[in-house]
Amino acid sequence: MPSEPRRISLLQGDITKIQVDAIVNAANSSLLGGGGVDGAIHRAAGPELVHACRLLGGCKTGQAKLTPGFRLPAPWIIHTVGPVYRDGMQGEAQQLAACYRACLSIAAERNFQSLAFPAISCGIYGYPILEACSIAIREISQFLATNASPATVVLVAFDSQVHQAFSQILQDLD
Ligand code: AR6
Repeated sequence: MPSEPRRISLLQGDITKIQVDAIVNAANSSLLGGGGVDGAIHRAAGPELVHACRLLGGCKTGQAKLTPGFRLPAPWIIHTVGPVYRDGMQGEAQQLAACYRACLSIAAERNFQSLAFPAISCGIYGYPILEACSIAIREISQFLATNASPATVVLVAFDSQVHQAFSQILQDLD
């Protein structure tokens, strides 16, 4: 098994196009769709997704739930709800860390080999990007250090600011 930093890779692009065992959705607590990556995932997965999500009864901030990927290349979607960033004093960092751990735990339970994350809370929810990306990489590396599954994690940056932040933090890790 390669060391943890080698199990994390970075891509710039659209998470709905990626062929991995599961992609993570940065959803809201209704799980019924929205803008940003959530909107893109619902459009690409097709209308079956919202039907499956309706049966889940929503999701609390920091938790995660699983659905099939329907028309996506990825067979599974792990939906998580990141914190809305207010002033950093409302437990946002703990909630964001909990999102990454909850998604990774589902992937490990299901024995998923590959998992792709967007930058949770870094869009509409307004989390400062460098801080959020460093929480993401810290939680993912800690989890991989003690779990064989998922074997690989792909960080998917849609915009260059997120790409820059992830790549800087990954370099420091190496
Ligand atoms: N692939 C990968 N990343 C993407 C994509 C994509 N197709 N589209 C956007 N991003 P956001 P949040 C990036 O706003 O901040 C929704 O309405 C985006 O550039 O999608 O957690 C939900 O329903 C940013 O870096 O999620 C919630 O109401 C990152 O994904 C709310 O937004 C996250 O941005 C959640 O807000």
